[in-house]
Amino acid sequence: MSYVKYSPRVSFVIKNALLLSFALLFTNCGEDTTPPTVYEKSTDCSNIESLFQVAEFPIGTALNYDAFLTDVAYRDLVETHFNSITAENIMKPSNIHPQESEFNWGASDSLVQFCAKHAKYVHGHTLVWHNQLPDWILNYKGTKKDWEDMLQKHIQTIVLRYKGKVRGWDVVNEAFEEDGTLRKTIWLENIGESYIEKAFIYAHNADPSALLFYNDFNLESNLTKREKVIQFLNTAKNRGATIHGIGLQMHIYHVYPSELMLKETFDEISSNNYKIHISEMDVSVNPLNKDIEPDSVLLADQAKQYERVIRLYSQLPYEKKYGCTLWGVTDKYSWIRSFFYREDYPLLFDDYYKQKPAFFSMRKALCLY
Ligand code: 9MR
Repeated sequence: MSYVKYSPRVSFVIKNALLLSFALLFTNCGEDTTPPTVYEKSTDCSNIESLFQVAEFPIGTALNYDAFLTDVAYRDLVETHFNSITAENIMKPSNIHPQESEFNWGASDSLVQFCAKHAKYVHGHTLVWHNQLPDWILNYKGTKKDWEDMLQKHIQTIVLRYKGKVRGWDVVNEAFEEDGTLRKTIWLENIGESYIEKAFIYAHNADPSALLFYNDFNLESNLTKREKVIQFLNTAKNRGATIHGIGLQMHIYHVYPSELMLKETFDEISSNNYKIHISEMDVSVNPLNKDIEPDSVLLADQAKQYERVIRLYSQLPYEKKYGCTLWGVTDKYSWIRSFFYREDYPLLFDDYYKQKPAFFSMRKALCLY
């Protein structure tokens, strides 16, 4: 008896086509972590425009909900190139849970429906964070037990609503300082360090099939922080929490971090038995806020950095690769400009939605490795 064997990429494309068909029947974006049978690489991607169609792991973007509603060209790029969606803001506590007894489901429900209709995964971001909290949480008064109950209700209400529809959640976001100590948040202050493992337990109880992540920045450049995070999560797991993976936000620069730092980060996290989500990638070309133009030298360095990350990530075992999510689509809407008040060009598409050298190098790397 002979079986037709497909390369991982071909299998992934077929799986996407199947997902699309099933999506019309079910409102479930589904989970797919089945390793392909044969690791055989095809380098002929010349006729495939879409990024996600040439990749063997999901390719995501952070969705700017206003642009999604009003900007047709933006929406087209999302549909064409990405098969995993993270809400850039609308699923954060201040938006989704504005009052203690009021949840605001409208925007996130429509995003989840869009994903089901277009066969895209949803990645949930973020259940527990110190930023973008509603006033009622910031002003909450109560005992440790009251805080735990409030956190449990917050997490479980959201996770249950999207049970089976969200592939994975950033359960806890940015809980560590750069020196590797726990960040002094209201969660730490009122519950103690057990808030982290409790958050994972609450989320897992609400949807045992969702993949659960701890998400943070600078883990690829700050060894002390990375080691403390891994140590802490390992202990939480030993105490019974379910933690499937680590989100490396990967807000990086065109010339930093180095290949070696990236490789060591991937290897260390994967050998500690965590899946890795490159969860918020962008590559700044102007970290020092100079008066610059995005010239061909800068854009070529940026393209090389995208290539480096994708090549090294691709070399991880299949089951360790949850996916690669970019923090946006076009430079026009990048958070870096409004957050740091600086000119920057960190993404794959320019202000006029034209593909940049980084787009081509990322697509090529997805094809080759
Ligand atoms: O991109 C988000 C931006 O629109 C918000 O103003 C900002 C508020 O803190 O959050 C940005 O997203 C952050 C993400 O949720 C967590 N990691 C850092 C991201 C960039 O700041």
